[in-house]
This record gives sequence, structure tokens and C-alpha cells, in this order.
Amino acid sequence: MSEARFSAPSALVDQLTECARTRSDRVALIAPEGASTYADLLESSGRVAGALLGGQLDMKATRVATLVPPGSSWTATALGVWRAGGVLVPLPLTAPAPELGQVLGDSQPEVVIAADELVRDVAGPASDNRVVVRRVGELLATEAPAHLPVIPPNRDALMLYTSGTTGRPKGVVHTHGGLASQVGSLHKAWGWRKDDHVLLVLPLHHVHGIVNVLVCALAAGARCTIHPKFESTAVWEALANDNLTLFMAVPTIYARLADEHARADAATGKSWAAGARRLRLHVSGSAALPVQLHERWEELTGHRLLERYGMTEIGMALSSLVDGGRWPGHVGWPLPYVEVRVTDDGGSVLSAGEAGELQVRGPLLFREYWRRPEETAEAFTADGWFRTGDEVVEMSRGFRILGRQSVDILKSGGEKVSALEVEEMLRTHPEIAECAVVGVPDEEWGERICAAVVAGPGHTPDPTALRAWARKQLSPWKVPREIRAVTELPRNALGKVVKPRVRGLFG
Ligand code: MLC
Ligand code: AMP
Repeated sequence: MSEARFSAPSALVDQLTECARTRSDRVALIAPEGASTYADLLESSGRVAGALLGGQLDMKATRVATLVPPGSSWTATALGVWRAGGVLVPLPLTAPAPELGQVLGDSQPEVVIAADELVRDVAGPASDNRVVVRRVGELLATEAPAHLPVIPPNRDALMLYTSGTTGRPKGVVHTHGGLASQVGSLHKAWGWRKDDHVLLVLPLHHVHGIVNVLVCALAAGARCTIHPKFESTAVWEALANDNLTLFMAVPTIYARLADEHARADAATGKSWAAGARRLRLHVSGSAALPVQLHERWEELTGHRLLERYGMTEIGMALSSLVDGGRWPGHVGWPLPYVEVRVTDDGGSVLSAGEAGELQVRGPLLFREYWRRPEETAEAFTADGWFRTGDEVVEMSRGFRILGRQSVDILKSGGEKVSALEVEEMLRTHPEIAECAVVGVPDEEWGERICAAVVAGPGHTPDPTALRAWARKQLSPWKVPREIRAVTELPRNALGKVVKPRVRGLFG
């Protein structure tokens, strides 16, 4: 059940810079700012590194937060942070001020780099947390230094915030060596090559967009076209006209694309589908892909989606095969350098065909939850396996993901949401006495976040006003799409809220 062949990792930043040097005059990125070659990227990231170092020799894992839209500036900034020896903390672009403040307060960066148009969004949270804001344009105009530090593989590189079953989102810390292993694993499994051309439409605050798409492309010497925000028509046009070879997205995006295709006139639809057919691989992940959608995509484009399973803490763990071996409802087998096992509640290892928790081991894994030693320790078994919290079963056609062990971890449009975090926030509203947040199966979003609320004495909360209020506190994907006032929450004999019954309140 495992494949653990592995050679010692190099630092991700070395892979990226070495590859960029050999591919210097080739186009690396096609972004809203224009096309840039690998030489341009080395030059611009050197400038960012120089500006961040400001005469120091090495940032020595100082955190650098960024609020920059996907594009060549984002890429130069990320590579610049890594070349200077810093740790990249990419902030979600649409997070409201309180969430930006939480991440800045927890990660304690020295600086937040913001795009000109986003400086205003982060100014308040940054000043509350005494973090300096610098404009990306100013960094890109600095002179690149003659020497940059040597970065060891065990140096922290990337911190991504993820929701869990307890408390506020945690910072997941990946090292340069771990990320190099993630990239090496996907290069090997999916046959990345320098003539690949991938389309990026995903946000750059997750492993999916950062590692699987952008960094894998750059470390292969390939080309990445960047759409800073997903728009279905623009994606179809790119599939039809941009000579792409790879496309990767979450199921919600495939569903939206299929719907857009259904709305198009016959000639347009035909040219879109013909373009999509020419790619070598279409990949889906980050959430369960409904079998019906898998089949719909195949009918439309002739491609069986390659499904893979991953997690912020581990990168990618399971994947269907590039050459055959793709079955609807199955996410394939362990990727290179990944060991997996399935255990029961008591920790005994189960055999193929038996359902239990997926546990993962390997050099790709995160190093720690930032400054949370207890939660880090709890996430691993005594013998060093990471507990994913996902129920799986190994079948002859690959692994099947059966669902989360916790009812409080939800996935909406590929974004993870903690029901407890949303409940905690809703309870701070003066008109709400109690509430329960659940994920309701939904064709477009996978799960739709819904909240049942019990009003405090003398109050009649208005769901529309509540949603508007929640939008100011929470990232858009955490805001309940439906809020229903109830007189009481369904509870069991012990007084505990019964979430499946709450789910039943929503159609
Ligand atoms: C946006 N909205 C969402 C949402 N994203 N609501 C629920 N869930 C989401 N994920 C809200 C908007 O705020 C808006 O609210 C309404 O939905 C419509 O907005 P939109 O403009 O149509 O949505 P859009 O911005 O296009 O976003 C949809 C999306 C995006 C699917 C493109 O959510 C997305 O990029 N998801 C991918 C996330 C991802 O990369 N996950 C990987 C995690 S890593 P209103 O109120 O105004 O109507 C991981 C590991 C692994 O999981 O295995 O990969
Ligand atoms: P995140 O923590 O945002 O990285 O989300 C990781 C979670 O997404 C996993 O623990 C799974 O529950 C879910 N997930 C990722 N890929 C898949 C997939 N292909 N099928 C089903 N669930 C998935």
C-alpha cells in the first residue's frame, strides 16, 4: 500500500532558480501584467529579495505576508521571499479585515507586501498588529543584490492557514525540502515536462494553486497562463485558443464550466470542446467529484478527469493514473514518496476493502502548525503517521474517499470551512442566542454552508441582514448561504446538538 522511494530533498528555491537559469529566454508566465520569461522572473524576484533583505545577508525564516493578486507580481514576490530566506504567508484576497488581522496577529510577519489597489484593505489590520505595509511596485523597483543567501532544505518556506475542529485557523508550515518533495512527486506522477502549458484559475492561498499548478510549472521549466479570477467563458476561450496542455480545478469549477458550455451556441460549444480535447490532462481535486459530473465532463471533452486527493498539511497523497486507471468515485493510489495506511478507531491497521481513517507519512508533509506544539503532536500518531480525519477504503480501482470523520469540517467550492468557527462568530451577534452550522449537499458547491439560529429574547434576526453582517467578519466562503431562524435546535438526550437533524431543516 505504499511507495516510499525517495532521495534527499533539495530546497524548492534552488530547483526554481536553477530551472529558471536554464530556461532563461523561454516564456514562464502569461499574466495580466503581460508575458514574462524565466530571465524576467529571476530579475524581478532578485529585486524583491534585495528590497526585503535591505542589506541583511539572510531573512532567516522571517515571515512575509502578501496580499497580491495572482500574476507575475505574485510570482516575483513569492520567489523573492524564498530567495531572501523568508517564509511566504499568502493572505486570501477576499478575507475581510478581522480575518486578515487574525492571520497577521498569529503569523507575526515583519512586513506585508500589498498590490497598490489592496493596500487600503490591509492597512488597518497591519497597523493593529504593528506590521509594516510595503507596495509590491516599490519592491520591484529596487536594485537586485549581487549575492543571495543559500537556503537549506529544512528552512521554512510557506505558511498556509487552514480551519480545524478547534479554535481559529492554524498556520500550516511547509519547508523548502517538503515542497520540493511535493513537486518531485507530482512531476513524476503526472509526467510534467518543459513543453507543458497550464492554466491557473485558482486562488493563491492554497497548495492546489500554489504547488500543483504554479510551482510545478515553474520547476518544470513549463509555461503558466494566469487568470487572476475564475471566469467560465474566459477559461473556455483559453482551452480553445491558448495551446494549453494541462488544466487543474476543483469540482465546482468543472460544474460551472459544464453549465457555461450548455448555455453556449452550438458553434461556440463545439470549438470550446474541441480545444479542451487537445489538452493532455484535466485534473480535479480538493473536494469530492460527483460521478455524474465526471461522466458529463468526459462526454463534453472526451477526457476522463484525473482525480487526486490532498490536504493542506500533506500536499497530494493519492492520485489516479496518467495512463489509464481513472474511475469515477475513486481517487487512485499513493503518489511517489507517499506512504499511506488505513486504521480503525483503535489504531489497528486495516486491509484493502475495510473502511477506516487514512493516515499518511512521507517527506512531503508539513513541519508543524505554527507555534502550536500540542495540536501538531495530536495530528500525528505515536509512530509518526499524520491523521487526515478522512474515512477511506482501498478498492481494486483505487481509494475511495467516504467522507470526513468530523461533521464540523465542511468543504464549499473547494474551500475548507470549520462549522465551529462560523458558529463562534455568529454567537457574537447581539440578536443570536444559539446557532448550529452544517454543510448541506449541493450540486454547485459540494456542500452549502447553512446556519440555524435561535434568537435571543425579544429579537427577530433578519437572515439578509445577518449575512451582510457575517460578510464583514468572515471570508466569503464561510458566510452561510442560508440562515434559518428556529425556536430551538434539535438536541439529543445529553443536550448535544444533532447536526444531521439540523441538516434536515434545509432542503
Ligand atoms: C465564492 N463564494 C463562495 C465560494 N467562493 N461561496 C461558497 N463557497 C465558495 N468556495 C461566494 C462569493 O462570495 C459570492 O457570494 C458568491 O459565492 C458567488 O461568487 P462568485 O464570484 O461566483 O464565486 P467565485 O469567486 O467565482 O468563486 C467560486 C470558486 C472559488 C469556485 C471559483 O471558490 C474557488 O476558486 N475555489 C477553489 C478553492 C481552492 O483552490 N481550494 C483548494 C484548497 S487546497 P455572494 O454572497 O456575493 O453571492 C486543498 C487540498 C487539495 O483542498 O486537495 O487541493
Ligand atoms: P484542505 O484542508 O482545504 O486542504 O482540504 C483537504 C480536504 O479536502 C481533505 O481532507 C478531504 O476531505 C478533501 N479532499 C481533497 N481532495 C479530495 C478528493 N479528491 N475527493 C474528496 N475529498 C477531497
